[in-house]
Amino acid sequence: MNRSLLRAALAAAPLAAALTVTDPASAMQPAIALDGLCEEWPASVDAAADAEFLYFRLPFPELRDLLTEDKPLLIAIDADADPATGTPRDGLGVDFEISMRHRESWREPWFFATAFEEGRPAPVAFERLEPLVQPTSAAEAFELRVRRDALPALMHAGRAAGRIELLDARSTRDGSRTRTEDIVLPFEIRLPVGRPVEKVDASLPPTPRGAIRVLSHNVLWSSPEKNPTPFSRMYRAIDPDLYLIQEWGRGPWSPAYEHELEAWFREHVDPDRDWTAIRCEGWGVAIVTHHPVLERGPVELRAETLTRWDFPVRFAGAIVRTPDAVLPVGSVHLKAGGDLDTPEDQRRFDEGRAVREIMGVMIADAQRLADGAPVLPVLGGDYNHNGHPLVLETPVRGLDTDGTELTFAFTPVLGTRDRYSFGGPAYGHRRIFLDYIAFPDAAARVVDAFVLDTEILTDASLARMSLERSDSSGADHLPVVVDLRALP
Ligand SMILES: [Ca+2]
Ligand SMILES: [Ca+2]
Repeated sequence: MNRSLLRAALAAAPLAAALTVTDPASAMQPAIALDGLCEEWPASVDAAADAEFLYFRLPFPELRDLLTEDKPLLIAIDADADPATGTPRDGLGVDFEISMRHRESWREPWFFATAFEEGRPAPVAFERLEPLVQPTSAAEAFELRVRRDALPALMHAGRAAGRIELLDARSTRDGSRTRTEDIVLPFEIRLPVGRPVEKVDASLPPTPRGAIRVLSHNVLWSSPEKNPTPFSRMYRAIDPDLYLIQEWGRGPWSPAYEHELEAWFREHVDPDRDWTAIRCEGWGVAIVTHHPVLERGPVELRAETLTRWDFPVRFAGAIVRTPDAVLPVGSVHLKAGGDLDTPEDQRRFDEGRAVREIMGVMIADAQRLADGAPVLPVLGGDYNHNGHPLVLETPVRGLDTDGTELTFAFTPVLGTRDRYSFGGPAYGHRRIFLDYIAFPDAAARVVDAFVLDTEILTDASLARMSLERSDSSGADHLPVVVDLRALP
């Protein structure tokens, strides 16, 4: 029963035929969640719409790293299903076109849109389109969403037609993969009347009785020290039992280095709590809690590595006792950058194996110390998961109480069913998902789980939570929160 969500996603991803034809007569309008899982898509449907967005499913015949390949995708949209308007191509009158291009850095746009009004091409700004694609890692099927209000021609009610072309784009940097056939997916969509994208009304769920709230947050190189207020507001509102932190401080380890972090939490979160911070030689990672720490993890963790990186693994560990459980917990920050089959991806595998080994030791210690309390291993952090799918489960394999891997909690953005944990208006409206919290589903269940993006919430929602709109933009990553309750 204990399968990672990612594996479930891969199992559900369909293998595309060389040519799939959508039957317009049977085309449904499924409600699409931009979560990287394609289970809600009927087999014959590759394009859909609601009042705010257009959605596309992109099924590839093999594992692909969509965000790092050169020109893997072209979507031609005949917004009025009228060959007489737009630019003529393949029997369509194309009014709008979306394409992708390889980017050297996440700061560059990787989606490009062109509108054809009276046949003349005009670029449409990335910020207006606000494309969201999931998953962020390599996969065999992706979901893509774009805003309809990016273009007046997409706002009317009626029929649209078009083609999704998944191109043989083997100009990846290593250039080693073989050629496959291009995939062409014609589609028709019924468009309901469009409306501008609206803010979302939502509230933070209170921590349920008997549950343990875990927060993971990459804070962007000590941002809470330079600009404490947004972090202070969010952390007070969320009020977790365990903070798993990344990118706060660069060591070296010393007791004073840990006391600095404890002082920040006394000053900016709660002066009356007895804060403990666990840091290490690995840059930026920490665990902070107001519950008793029974044992600390290693001050320095090394990976056996074949890559050129040999810095200490960014892993902080501790065994924490809450009123409801004993938790061997880790805060991890895997190597950034690189995609499928790169040295960075190899380094992530190396780091994951070292983390798994030390987590195994901490779990055995926790079982000795538990004194009858449930033992709930938790590993959260920034997995930088943009390459091979199996990177994700490497550090959690075999760590559940039944010997299976830990499970990654499904954490949609609060108030939505979408999944991203990085980016937003301060980052050019690019959004990807990098931050995960793994838990033992043989010993606990998830009560609530969410990512907090204050930018998308209504003013009334923010006022209820005593938050400001830009609070979650204090860092490039968003806070990820999971409430766990031990099974009886
Ligand atoms: Ca989905
Ligand atoms: Ca047209």
